Amino acid sequence: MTTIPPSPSKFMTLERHISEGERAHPGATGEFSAILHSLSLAAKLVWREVTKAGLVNILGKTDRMNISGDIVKKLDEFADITIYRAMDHGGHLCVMASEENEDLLQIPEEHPQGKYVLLYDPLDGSSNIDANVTIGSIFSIFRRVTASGAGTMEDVLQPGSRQVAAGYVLYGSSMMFVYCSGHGVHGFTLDPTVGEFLLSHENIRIPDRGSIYSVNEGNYRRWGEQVRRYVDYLKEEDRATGRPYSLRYIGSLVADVHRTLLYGGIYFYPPDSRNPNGKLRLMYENNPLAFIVESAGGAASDGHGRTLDIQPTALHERSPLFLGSREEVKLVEEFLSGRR
Ligand code: P6P
Repeated sequence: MTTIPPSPSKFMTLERHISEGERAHPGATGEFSAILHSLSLAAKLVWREVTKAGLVNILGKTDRMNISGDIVKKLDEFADITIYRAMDHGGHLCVMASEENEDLLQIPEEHPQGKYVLLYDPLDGSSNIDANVTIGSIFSIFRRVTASGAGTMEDVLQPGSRQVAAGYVLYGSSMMFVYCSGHGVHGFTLDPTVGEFLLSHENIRIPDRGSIYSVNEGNYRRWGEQVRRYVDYLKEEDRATGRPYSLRYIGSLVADVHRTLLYGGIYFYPPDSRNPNGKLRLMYENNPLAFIVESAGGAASDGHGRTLDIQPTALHERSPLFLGSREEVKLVEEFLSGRR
């Protein structure tokens, strides 16, 4: 009898990983696999446009302002519509919400309602599109809380601790799909020759400490006194505590957080005099990234409490974010509480 050698991990595709994860958990219905598979398909379609953006006239600005006041870029709009269309007919979602749309995105009447809720930032870091800097998509999945019918704001405005899955896609030097459904954080890299996401970063764990801080220091004068004291502390020479830290800031949230996840350290967007709650959006930026980083052994805070414990009150609400290595988030909270 021929003995087939065991499959090396390089054949661990995203689809196989998700379906094996479903089988490992009794009661899983396979709906989850379908949602994540559709998301990965949408991501490939967005990637195709991102990679050729420099070649066709897809760069530049549209004149439509989105709810967050950013100038919407044509790729932003393409990504938003592509994700919605990939997800609106599977029968697994009862409602969606996106950074680019002020109101909830309902499932078309001709399609069945499902038991999950999807929130997404279709193309984060879009201000970097024209400079060919890494950008990304972020997604967050909840189970609905209402019994049936079209999803409502009650289904959407849940604390991040109730997410059943979250993840992001990186459109950079290579394309990555990083997700967590409660059993570890796993990264997949697209092999464009076969169009498959292959497992490249199994069970990502963030170091407990780091020596990189990631923030827009251009806002220094607008920060509160505790944040300034914290950053000044990171810059002081002290070999015993590994200072000074290095500053790395791409200005693309997904890229900055992905580096923090792999290398350790801290990413933060604190309140400032222009943005009293910071710039980042709780529901489709802070929550999914906090879920990922906590699942990898790190921490995420609004400066005073756990991000995932925040009860949201509005779809596009902003919240300060301090996220990364457990010890680094603990340190900044000591400064912000006045204990240092
Ligand atoms: P600033 C992009 O819209 C974004 O939300 C994040 O991707 C990025 O980290 C941040 O804004 C950059 O903001 O104020 O530092 O330019």
